[in-house]
Amino acid sequence: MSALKSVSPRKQAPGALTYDVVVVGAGFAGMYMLHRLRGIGLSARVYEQGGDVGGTWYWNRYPGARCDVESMQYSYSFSDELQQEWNWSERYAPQPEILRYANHVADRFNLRSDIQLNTRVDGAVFDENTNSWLVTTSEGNTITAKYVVLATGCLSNARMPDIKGLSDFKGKVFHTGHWPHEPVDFTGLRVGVIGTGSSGIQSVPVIAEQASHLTVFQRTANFSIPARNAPLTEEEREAFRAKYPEIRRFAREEARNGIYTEPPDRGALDDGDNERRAKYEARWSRGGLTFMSVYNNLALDKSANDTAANFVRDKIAEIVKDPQTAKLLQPNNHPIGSKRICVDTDYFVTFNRPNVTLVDIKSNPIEEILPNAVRVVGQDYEVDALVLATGFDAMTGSVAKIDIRGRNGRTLNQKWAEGPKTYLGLMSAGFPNLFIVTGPGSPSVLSNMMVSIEQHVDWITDCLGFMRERGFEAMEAMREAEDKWVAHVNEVAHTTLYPQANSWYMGANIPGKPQIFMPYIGGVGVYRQICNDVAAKGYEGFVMI
Ligand code: N01
Repeated sequence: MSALKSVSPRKQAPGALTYDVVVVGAGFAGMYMLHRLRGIGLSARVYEQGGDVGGTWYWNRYPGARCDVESMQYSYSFSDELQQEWNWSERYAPQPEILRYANHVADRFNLRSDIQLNTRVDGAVFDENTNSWLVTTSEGNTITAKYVVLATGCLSNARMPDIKGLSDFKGKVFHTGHWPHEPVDFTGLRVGVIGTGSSGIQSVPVIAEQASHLTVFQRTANFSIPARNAPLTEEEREAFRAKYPEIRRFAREEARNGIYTEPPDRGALDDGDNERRAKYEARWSRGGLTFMSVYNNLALDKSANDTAANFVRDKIAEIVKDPQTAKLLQPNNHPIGSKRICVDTDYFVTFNRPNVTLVDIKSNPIEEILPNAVRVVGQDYEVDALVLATGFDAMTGSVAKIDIRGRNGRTLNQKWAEGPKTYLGLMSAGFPNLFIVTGPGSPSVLSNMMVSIEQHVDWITDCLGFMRERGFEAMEAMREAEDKWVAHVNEVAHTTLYPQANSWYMGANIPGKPQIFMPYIGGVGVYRQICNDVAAKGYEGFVMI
């Protein structure tokens, strides 16, 4: 598939821009959305607050940042030429390489001419008389668009922790989700890392190699599986490429999480101890997220889950020499997988280094940050630099920053005050012609994001084509369909162990955020079928006018 031409704005009154579609965000979702919109002849403008394309991979430049889905699968499938020609260098691509890939796609498909960088979308107000949106940006643009697509990402609103004294700290403070563009050199510095989720777990081993001393402040120990990252050989790439049709089909239609792997055919308790241990060993040696796919009931049955959790806890005890440190690193307050499982390179072994200290801030919380130290009950830990790996206001945070006003001037934030409400994670009743890519209520963060992004963008594109063919002006989720979907998302979540963890999936990391399990856990294959069926029935559950 070659580059498609930019479609000129439909009409342009002086001072006001008019496009068919405004897309918010130029990450992988926004870029593919633009490409598809051009393909059906709609004019579109993408607004991106970052200085370049790439979304999450533009911002998250912290040491050790890389994808936890294998590169050959964490890539677009819409262009066979692209997937055949791009050479991923490692099993898990590092952040700079993924960002290069995003830039390559922008150039290859000639996307840049319709992307305005360094521009935040501040507001979008629906005009019921014209069935269109009035969009305003940080750069003073005012745009009228029939449709708005929020491609704002699920983990793009980095959260600064509310810790007393943080602003008085004299050294440099970095957030992993907002890392500077120039290289950061920790050589000879005493560094403190706060947070031990995926970002902390990836950055700790790399920072430990540079810092004179690294202190890791851990509130919740996390389960992590070794990545077993390695360079990809040409033979491996070729083998993958030859199988792409089946790999992509399986990832879309059959895999629960959009990742090609052998599907589990039995539960953990169906095997005896030795057999089970051998299977866990094999997956541990292979490395990566598919550790959790060895059995089909690890997310459902606590006794089954305990067998996997105990296996990983035993591994931590084997790797970490100091028994007290090992004990602290063993997760103990949530089922394995109920918080996003981490994938690491040398995380646990890093705690055997003489220049690394683990501090348990669950038992002894951080009291305050002093100009040169972190004060934990009873002790000050002197640091020259602080790395905050404290996560994101996930799934709703970036949407909430935009002042979105739908029918009767009601804001999306008012509507979502008690938790996000969507139909299929794609639209919210009362907000016509506003689409969300990988929104709450869709599999999104529980899946290979590339698979979910492509599915949503394709569905939205087909839907806009359908509306145009039939002369519809506006489309809106019906309240009853939305209520049923929200109830279904919630019901399915509660058949699993996921709600047992205080995770960002539940909004639990943000004080005051409603605690609702936000993504849809029914699986990407099942979800795709539901979306396809809805479309086949003339967009059942949506009103078109
Ligand atoms: O954020 P997190 P993340 N004082 O929210 C702690 C994706 N991702 O950036 O658990 C002290 O998971 C918090 O403690 P607790 C991936 O989906 C992917 O690491 O709330 N500590 C936790 O330990 C991932 O899940 C990749 O008790 C505080 C940590 O900070 C998601 O992004 C790489 C605190 C935050 O962990 C988010 O990961 C990176 C406070 N005030 C990220 N506030 C890959 O593809 C928070 N914490 C590999």
